[in-house]
Order: sequence, then structure tokens, then C-alpha cells
Amino acid sequence: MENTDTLRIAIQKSGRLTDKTIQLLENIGLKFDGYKNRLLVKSLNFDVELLLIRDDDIPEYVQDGICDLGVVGANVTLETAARVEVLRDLDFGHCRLSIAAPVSSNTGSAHELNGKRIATSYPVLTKKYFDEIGLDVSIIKISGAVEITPRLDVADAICDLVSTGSTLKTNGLKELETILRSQSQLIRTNKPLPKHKQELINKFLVRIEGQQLAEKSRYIMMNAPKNALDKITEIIPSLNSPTVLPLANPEMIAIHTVIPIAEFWEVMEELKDAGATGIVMLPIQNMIN
Ligand code: PRT
Ligand code: ZN
Repeated sequence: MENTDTLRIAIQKSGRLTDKTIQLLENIGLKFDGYKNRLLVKSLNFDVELLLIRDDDIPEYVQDGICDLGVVGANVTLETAARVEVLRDLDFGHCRLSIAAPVSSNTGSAHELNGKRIATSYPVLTKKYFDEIGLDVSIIKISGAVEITPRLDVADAICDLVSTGSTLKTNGLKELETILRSQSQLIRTNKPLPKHKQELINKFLVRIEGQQLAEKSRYIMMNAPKNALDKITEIIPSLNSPTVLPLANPEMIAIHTVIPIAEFWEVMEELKDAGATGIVMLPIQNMIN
């Protein structure tokens, strides 16, 4: 497939990353008209098209310049050893690649696995890890249901993706070592791109940054006695100076500001103690600093 003048983004066709990826693209203003059962989807409002493929193929498509950008887990990019540029971590699809062994085997550490059979869908990263710790293991490449291989006596231990850990538990396995922490990333081809494509990429990066900042922030509003303003301003870890508005009661004011969500819960009690009432917290759609 030849690349054209249209900026082409490779995304996962159907899997864990698909919905979040499409949501991200829509949040940064790209409009599309249906994705189901389609390989190539053109944007309705930008010179952009999506190529919907298996996630395993994304890094190589981007490396080879068939696609200009891709959204894929770092685990896949690193396993395929594709030469691409990572533009941004996207803060979804978080997981870890871990070594696990049957609880019943009494293995306490990955260092005890010398000479053992390790089943995995990630042979490159698994081998690299065992080489680094100087162990000689035999790696068995399995494309799915890696977690059942010890029970079938196909392997002594596994190296697989974990998020909640419940799959390991259900299969009587315990995590011994995390060899990689992963999340979805926006990757770009290393091939030179025409100016109009690079400009579009720059525009999307600014929007993604705004989107990520917005997701981590909240707009908060509160009422307070006028004389509490200094105290409240001190408490608020505001990104900017807060907005202060008069209220019908001349002794009272309204204070509006944007703060990181994590800090909101820490300061809420302090705000109340300083005299703030009617504290309202709102989500933010997007934010450009
Ligand atoms: O068909 P295609 O090849 O495109 O998809 P796929 O089946 O290879 O991948 P998919 O859709 O399962 O996952 C896509 C990406 O999501 C992965 O490459 C990771 O970057 C990311 N991701 C995040 C995960 C998980 N979390 C995850 N939990 N990928 C897989 N899992 C598996 C895990 O291995 C376990 O078997 O989900 C199971 C449940 O995990 P626990 O720990 O929550 O029980
Ligand atoms: Zn896959």
C-alpha cells in the first residue's frame, strides 16, 4: 500500500486500544464517519485517514512509512524493535510485562529459572531480560493463552502482560518480576514527511497535550467571605491566578480556578475551614496553556 498526501494513522482494528484511540482522536477534533469493518477510514474534517489493522503490525507499518503515525502499546513497539520515533505517551492501555510462575512451584524469584522453559508472546523482550540477568532459558513462543501453559506442562514459567493480575491468580500463577511497564504511545515514522503533514502532526500534538492537561485538571468554583480571599488564594495550587467575582451579597465573593485533580481532594477540607462554601468541581473538555 502506497502512502499518499493524506496523513495516515495506523490504529488497532479491534481490541483493547481501539475505543480509547478513537476517543482520543475525536477529542482532539477529528471527525470520522463509522469505523466498523473498514480498513481505511477518511476523516470528514482533516486531510487524515485511519488504517485499522492488528496492533502487532502497527510499528512496522510506521517504520516503513506506509503510515505516518501510529497508536500502539510500547510493549509491541519494543518487541518488534521497529525504528520509529515515540512522540508521546498517551496515558491509556497501561500494563506491565511480567515473569510469573506457578504458586505451587515455590519459585521465589526470576533468578531461579535457569534452564527452565518460559512461554511467552514476547520472545524478544523475554530473551533480552534473561540475557541481561545472565540466565540460560528456553523460550517457547505462544501466541495466546500463555497463562495455561504451565498447567499443560508446556512451560515452567511465563512472561505475559498483566494489568489487574486476576488472570495470573485464576491460573495459579504468581508474579515474580516486572520486566517492562507499558502504555499506549503515539509513534511517528522516521522517514522525512512533507511540510503539510508535519504541520498537521504539530497541531495534533498541541491538542493532545491540552487534552491530557484537561483530563488531569478540574475547574472549581466556590463562594467565600471577601476577607477569606488571601487565605484561599494561598491554599489553592492554582495554575493561574484565580478569577474573583462579586456576588449579590457585598460581603461575599465567588472564586473560580483550575487545579490539578489530585490536589483538589487534598485542599478541599482546608478551603472549607477557610470559609469557602458551595464548592463545585467541573470537568474540563480541553485546555491550552
Ligand atoms: O488483534 P490484535 O493483535 O490487534 O490485538 P491483541 O489481542 O494482540 O491485543 P489486545 O487488544 O488484547 O491488547 C492490545 C494492547 O493493550 C496490548 O498490546 C497492551 O499494550 C495493552 N494492554 C493493557 C493489555 C492489557 N492491558 C492486558 N491486561 N493487553 C493484554 N492484556 C491481557 C493480559 O495479558 C491478560 O491475559 O489481558 C488479560 C487480563 O489481564 P489482567 O491482569 O487484568 O487479568
Ligand atoms: Zn496483537
